[in-house]
Amino acid sequence: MFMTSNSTRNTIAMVLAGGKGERLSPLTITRPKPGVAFGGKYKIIDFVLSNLFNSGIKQVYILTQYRAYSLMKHIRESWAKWTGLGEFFVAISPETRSESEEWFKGTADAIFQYLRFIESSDAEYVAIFGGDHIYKMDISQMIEYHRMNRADITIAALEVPTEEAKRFGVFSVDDDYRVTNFSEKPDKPVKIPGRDTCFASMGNYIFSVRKLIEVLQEGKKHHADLDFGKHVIPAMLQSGDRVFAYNFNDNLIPGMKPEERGYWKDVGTIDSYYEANMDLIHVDPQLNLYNYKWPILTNQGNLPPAKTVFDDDARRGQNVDSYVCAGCITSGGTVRRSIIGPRGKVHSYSLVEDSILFENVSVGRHAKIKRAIIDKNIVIPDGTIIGYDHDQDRARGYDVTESGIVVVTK
Ligand code: ADQ
Ligand code: ADP
Repeated sequence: MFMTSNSTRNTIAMVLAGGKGERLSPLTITRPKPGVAFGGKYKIIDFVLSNLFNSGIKQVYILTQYRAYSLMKHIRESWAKWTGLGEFFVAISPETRSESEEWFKGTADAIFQYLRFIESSDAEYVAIFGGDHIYKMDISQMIEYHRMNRADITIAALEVPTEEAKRFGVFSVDDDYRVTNFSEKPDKPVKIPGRDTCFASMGNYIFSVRKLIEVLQEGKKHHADLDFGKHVIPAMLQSGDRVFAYNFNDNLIPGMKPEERGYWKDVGTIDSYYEANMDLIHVDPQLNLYNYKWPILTNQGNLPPAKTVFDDDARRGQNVDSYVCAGCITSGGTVRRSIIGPRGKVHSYSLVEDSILFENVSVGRHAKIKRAIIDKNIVIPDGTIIGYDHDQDRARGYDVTESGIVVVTK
């Protein structure tokens, strides 16, 4: 099913998973962004790890910073356990072991600190990928493209509207998709000639190992906080290195529907995170998790099936248009257009609509929840009303986004 070409066998991956994800707060107060739940049973990092694994890349280092505990637990209990032939390691940046220490040292600096793993791996290519995006990608196609171009670095790219481009690394290309200039989060992004869009970097790179070692060693002489977008790529362009862009729209996944092509979300804000989750439960989602030719893998747990119990008095006990994960019991309550994480409980006379409940949330009798995100292990007391009166929600200490999504954390 999965392609293992020579190129993927010669590739080692480094996943940057230290993202604090400040704009996703309060979901990222106790965990890094890649460790946030998505689609009920998954965590955001499962998407890049599944892409790597399905593409045949099985030696993967996951670089995290502080608050890595839950991420390490997840990797240990799922990826490290059952992927058999694969090797998934979690490493915490040595310079950020304690929370009091300076937080960010730059993406390229994080890789520099682990250069010894790359050097000792015999790999020809390194895939350096972010750990906090939702997408499906056959990375072997990008490596093949890199090899054919004899590139030093290949940057995965997509077209974004000009007004969004300021959040990204933006660049121009020549007719062969060779990058001619690059600027990290520019105030005035350069448009693609004749269009109102820009080429944006997805923050995913394929490097030739020898070149990576060379540019990191050189770069560290000049910048302690060495960063790919800010320092490394511009320096490579200046010294005439072969920098190519890989158009993500050209990537084809087995079994993919046309509307899934080019789907990539950075779920960086509560609103975009919420929308991307809600997409999953549409009749025709943009991101289809039921394509078994490209499975998104995660910890399966040892949980019993989801159960519904119809309560004669309440005249309820049903889940409609929803994802309801294993171990859940909807007893006498109603779940509509929602995602209920593993081990959830929805009790009699309660109503959950347009919401995302993380693992082990219990919704008490007569509670009503609308357009809300409820964090792990939270008990919603009987009769609680959430999402109907935002002033009341705020008064209770919940976060409410501009578009009216209520976020309940401990
Ligand atoms: P940003 O996402 O803003 O831009 P950054 O915040 O540096 O860049 O994070 C990149 C990735 O590295 C994230 O996945 C983050 O979790 C992780 N990370 C950062 N520092 C780390 C460290 N010290 N240890 C471990 N992990 C770390 C980048 C590129 C842009 C590009 C966007 C696309 O710089 O050019 O457009 O990604 O989202
Ligand atoms: P989730 O599956 O939602 O990520 P987990 O229960 O697996 O949650 O882990 C999150 C918990 O781990 C939180 O209660 C958080 O306070 C705790 N935690 C996070 N980082 C650390 C750490 N470095 N050391 C100890 N506990 C941590």
